[in-house]
Amino acid sequence: MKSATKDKTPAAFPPNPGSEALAAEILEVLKYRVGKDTTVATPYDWLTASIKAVRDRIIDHWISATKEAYEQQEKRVYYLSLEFLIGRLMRDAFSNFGLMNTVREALASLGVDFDVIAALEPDAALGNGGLGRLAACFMESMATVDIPAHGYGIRYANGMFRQEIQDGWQVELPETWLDHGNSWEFERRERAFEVGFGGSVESVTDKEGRLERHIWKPGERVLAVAYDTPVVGWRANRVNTLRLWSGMPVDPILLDKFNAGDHIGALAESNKADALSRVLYPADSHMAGQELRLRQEYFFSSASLQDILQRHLSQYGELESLPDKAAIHLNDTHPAIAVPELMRLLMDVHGMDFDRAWSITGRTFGYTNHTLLPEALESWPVPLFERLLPRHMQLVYAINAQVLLEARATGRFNDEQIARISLIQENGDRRVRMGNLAFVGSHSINGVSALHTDLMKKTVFADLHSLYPGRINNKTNGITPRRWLFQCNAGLTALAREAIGDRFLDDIEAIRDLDGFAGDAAFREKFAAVKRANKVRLAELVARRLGIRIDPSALFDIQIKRIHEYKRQLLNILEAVALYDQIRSHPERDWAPRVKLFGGKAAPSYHNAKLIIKLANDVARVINGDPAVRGLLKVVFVPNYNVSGAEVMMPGADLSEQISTAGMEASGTGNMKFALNGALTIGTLDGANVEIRERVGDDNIFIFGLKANEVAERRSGGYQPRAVIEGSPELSQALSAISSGVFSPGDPDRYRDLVSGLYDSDWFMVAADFDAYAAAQRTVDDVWRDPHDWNARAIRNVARVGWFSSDRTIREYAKDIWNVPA
Ligand code: 26Q
Repeated sequence: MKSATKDKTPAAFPPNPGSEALAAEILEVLKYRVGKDTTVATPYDWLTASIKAVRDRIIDHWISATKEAYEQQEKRVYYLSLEFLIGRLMRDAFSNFGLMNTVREALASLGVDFDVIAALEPDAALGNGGLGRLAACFMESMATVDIPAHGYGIRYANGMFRQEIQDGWQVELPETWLDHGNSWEFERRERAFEVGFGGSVESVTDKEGRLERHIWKPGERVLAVAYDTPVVGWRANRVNTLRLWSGMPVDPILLDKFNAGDHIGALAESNKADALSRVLYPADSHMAGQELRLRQEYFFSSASLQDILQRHLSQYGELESLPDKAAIHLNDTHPAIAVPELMRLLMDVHGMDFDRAWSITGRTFGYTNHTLLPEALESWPVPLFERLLPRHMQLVYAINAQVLLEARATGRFNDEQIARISLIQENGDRRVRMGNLAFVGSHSINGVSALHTDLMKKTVFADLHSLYPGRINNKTNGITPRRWLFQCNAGLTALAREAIGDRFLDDIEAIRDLDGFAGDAAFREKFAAVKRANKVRLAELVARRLGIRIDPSALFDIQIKRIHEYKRQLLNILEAVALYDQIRSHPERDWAPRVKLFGGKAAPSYHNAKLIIKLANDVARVINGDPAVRGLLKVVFVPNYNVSGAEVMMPGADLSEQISTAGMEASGTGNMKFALNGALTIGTLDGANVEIRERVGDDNIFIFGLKANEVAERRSGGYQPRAVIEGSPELSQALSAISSGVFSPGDPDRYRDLVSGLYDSDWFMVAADFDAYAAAQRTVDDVWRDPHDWNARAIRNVARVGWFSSDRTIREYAKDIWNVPA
């Protein structure tokens, strides 16, 4: 038996071959695998050769990790997610192998600049935002803390769209990240599974006419083909697998149709299969309900479960032990269809009865909820569900019958409560509630911050929580310090090593030792120099991409995240407009120079979000072009915010904007990245901000605005935004400037509806929080004017947020949910 906690392996990288040997390896790959000679190699060829050289080194570790898990009969974790927002992998892999400097030298000796070729690696943007990036951080942390884990998802040919700003408007362009091939992945043609859709269900009876089992005869079938990407943990402790499925036709060309002259029809199946892994749905907070989305969900859930069962069966020969050897985790409800799919496989394919299958299912699955927004909660119309997945519909009904029986048996629930527990929503059109399905099919349901988990218990899952008390638990999100400190902020990492030694490299919470240096003037100087260098790097990016000059000595105030009304970019823009007005009216005052940077994508169908982007750009144009501002305020919208952009923007920030309407941001993870890189937070008591404040202390964060319970009270107590606006001269002025066309002279009505929405309803409490926000910003200015004070607070932020490491989060999942050693 292995002990519950893993032996700590010594903190050392794998042997370093030295730059000469590595250079020889790269040349070998360039010649024999890329087929190029140094004289004709393009930068892309060098990139490919460098990736393949490090990939070769990964393979031994990969194979041995897989072998060990098998031989030791270790329990495996399967993380099912429709999104993995991994970004670039080369720096990650080299850095976790401890080969960063070696490869730099090796390439330099060949006349190649590492940074130049690193910039050519496309971002793997197989995710929208927080949820997808969390999955990527978790994969890296699971490898780091030595958990045998597989990620399962879809190999989208087109990931998150590329955002261009044309005339201030967002324009979406396809992201073709696979254009130059993908040197990281291994295609596994032999790992292919059939996935069915539609058709009908037959019942098979035995000789006595008793129902024996159901057989689903799908009307369509596609193949899911596996592509594996190795995931390297810190110090290459372990290498895990991210397995992404691609859709392929069972019959590439239907020859009979082709021969009958129906050339288009012959390709129909091929196109349908292709569509499954064609594109990531770019909406992160709205459930659109397209059939293709449900198909994608089932496609990857089914393929993953078939793969998992096949692996388990080949190792153990039976399925009763599945919950002891496999923990399957559902990243939100997107893979919730896996619950009835596992039931179907256990019952219809492997002959189990309902009760056994249900027991195994519940002990195998865990589910994480990432949102409480009603419009983001997944539910599917029963007719669509039934047509696409007839057998699963039957199983959902059977599961529902069982759950409602249990609920009624307690005698504690009235009809209304029973209706809320039901997997089927009955008012209006009948829909399958995926959240309820994931809940009842799992032994653990977790939220992603303390506040969010608390609200889950009180709101969406109140009745299910009462029926199954103890199932809901909290796992506050985290971020990997390898990517979000060591790689993206080499300067701060080096400074910390110089000050406190290397312990924090293996245990990020040890970065707390920096706390004492907040009072050390010499250290503060060095810290400020690092921050300054990171701001220069960011200013160069802005100059290169936008031709806008920003001054690195100004306060860099950054809001980067998906554009959504609840995240309140509008509040930030309104404050910029109000500040602009103040600077013009009071030129004599001692204004602290500020650059407000924005970045983020709007879902293509989200009208107001796109309008907010346009507003940010309109406001930027006017403010940046007004000589009366004398450079005291600049506004910049950085296009196409993505993981690689974040890696430059996080380290270059002084101020982190985390200003969502309290109760609406489940956790946030950008908030953690900023703080770890030495930005101070201005924010509401929402999501993980609450816990960040607890750790950094009230003096080192700027908290303002309504709390979650106050938002709820205001909403139910006849909130009148018009009166609030009229009571705030600054806000009134800013709104009338916007609605009178100051920022849209050619189209003065452009923002009419956006502004009137604030007067008439203001669901997101922008008006209610405006004055408190503006006042908090003036406090920020006051602290900023004293660089010693500011830097001391920034240092304390770095020192005190090590707890928000995804290693800590993953260890909690391992202990409380998955029951695996870590
Ligand atoms: C659902 C159905 C149909 C189509 C799309 C979707 C969909 C896709 C993505 C719904 C939601 C998402 C993404 C949600 C998300 O990113 N949530 C964020 O998760 C982070 C990690 O837990 C939190 O930190 C953020 O607070 C939360 O907003």
